[in-house]
Amino acid sequence: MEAWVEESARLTKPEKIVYCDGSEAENQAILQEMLKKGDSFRLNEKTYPNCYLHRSDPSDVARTEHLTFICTPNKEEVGPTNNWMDPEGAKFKIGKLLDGAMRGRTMYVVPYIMGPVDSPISKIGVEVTDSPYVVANMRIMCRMGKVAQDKLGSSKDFVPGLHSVGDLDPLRRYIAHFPEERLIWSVGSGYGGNALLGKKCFALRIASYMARQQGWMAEHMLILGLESPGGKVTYMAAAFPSACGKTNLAMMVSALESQGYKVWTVGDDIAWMKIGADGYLHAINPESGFFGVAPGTSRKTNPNVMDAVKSNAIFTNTGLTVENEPWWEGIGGEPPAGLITWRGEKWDPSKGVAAQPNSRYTVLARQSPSISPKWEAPEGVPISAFIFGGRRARLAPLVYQAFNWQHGVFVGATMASETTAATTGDVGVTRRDPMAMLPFCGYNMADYFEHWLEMGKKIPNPPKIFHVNWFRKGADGKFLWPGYGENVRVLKWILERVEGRGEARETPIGYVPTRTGLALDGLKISPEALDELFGVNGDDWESDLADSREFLAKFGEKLPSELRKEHEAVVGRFQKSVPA
Ligand code: OXD
Ligand code: MN
Repeated sequence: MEAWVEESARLTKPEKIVYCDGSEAENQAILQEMLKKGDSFRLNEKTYPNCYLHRSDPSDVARTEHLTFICTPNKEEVGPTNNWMDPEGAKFKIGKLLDGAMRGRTMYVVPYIMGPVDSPISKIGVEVTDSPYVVANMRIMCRMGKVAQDKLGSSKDFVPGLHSVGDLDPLRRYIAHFPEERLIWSVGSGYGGNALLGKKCFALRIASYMARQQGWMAEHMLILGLESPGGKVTYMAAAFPSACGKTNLAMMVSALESQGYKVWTVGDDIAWMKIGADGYLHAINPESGFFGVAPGTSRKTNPNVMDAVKSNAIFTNTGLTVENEPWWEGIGGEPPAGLITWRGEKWDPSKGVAAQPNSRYTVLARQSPSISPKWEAPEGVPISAFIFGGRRARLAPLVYQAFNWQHGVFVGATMASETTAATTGDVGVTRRDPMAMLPFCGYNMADYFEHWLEMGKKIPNPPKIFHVNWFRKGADGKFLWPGYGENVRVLKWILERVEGRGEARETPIGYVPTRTGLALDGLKISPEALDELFGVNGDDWESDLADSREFLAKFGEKLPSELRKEHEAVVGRFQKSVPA
């Protein structure tokens, strides 16, 4: 590790180097450094003890996919969905930006473990960074410092990540991955997904590449445990594109708790999975914290996280009240008098939103009341179901089950979500996002689909595969399903299907619950609304299948033939189901 740190220091030329041990005393010193920069503030010590607000540069508030590169000798290796640079060219170009980038600054060396300390599935990374904000966030998001240094020892088996905020100019911002060297270089951004290199860069892009080589899976999935009345817990992992409610589902307060159904959180964003001795796929959450979107989070939508963020949390780009508390749209209630925006201005309606739409909280996972007793189990938790989903206003029913693994891979590969007003660009545009990995797969997605198909052959007890859609709307434009805590009713059906129970009818897209199959007691939904919610409309699917055919065609000859066959099979089933 020292050799690589020295090499990084020769390039970036910091004033001094600090090796982080992860202690509380060191954390306090780093938070002081963060405060000195003038872009961070201590929050109300009574109501939000040990909490901070950080304001990032207004040009640096989100992941920048167009500036994110996978660098391999051969362009074909990254496929049609990734940005490519050749490694030498990238090193030359980005090396010039990193040359002297830390002059006058401190370089922090952060050794960290992705995964529980004693898990054989865990891996080690080392990030060097010139941002105290990054160090403070890393301390929440992963197990860092001495614990990681001790585990690493003198081994060279770690993923190095070099990060500098540079001058924050978007024209000099690059997030580059060198999967063959397992190396990450990030310059010009201090934002979460671009700068906390353990998360998207290592745990998804580099790890997905390693997982394919080594026969395991690194996925953009939450992990939850559904406890049923006898006390048995069944684990499920779910992939939804960003901003489709992964964190809320993982931390849900079940509407059926009085009947004995409770949801436990293992992870909210990433799952690393290996085949266990019992023949099940076992998942760990490589992270130790949540880096969640604040707007829309409230007592109603996610009471567990509202409890969790009350102490030791870092807020990024939220609003600020006169009481020195964080505030965001959707937290409940009207904007309070004297509110300050995320840019540090006095809020009035002409300013629009007070919290940046992608503003975040960073908080320790173990502070959530819903955290699973198994969340740090070294062997991980056995996964019985995979759930894919997205926002589909018309198309997909509330839930359906794929016929088998290969069909399930097709369902995941053709996953899509419609854009909302919260994302930039047109509203209601369908964006294909296979397995929610489009921005995070570190190699050609055609090979990624192949890897999924191969894993299906190797796992003796593979998870059953499902698709959910909480966002279907009726003809009146209103959501048909109440969502949030009521989603447990869908998880209960999934659990029953896993156990070989659960009533279903066969449709061309898969098994859909019968009217009596899904527990709807106590819900006020009209029979007409239920018809819409579970409807499988041939015309809508015809246009969607045309769109997914076009998407899959992007991969050309590399697309596994199984997926082409699955596509033809759904089309055929629709043709058969409509009498000529
Ligand atoms: C995230 C994302 O921040 O997916 O988790 O964008
Ligand atoms: Mn994510």
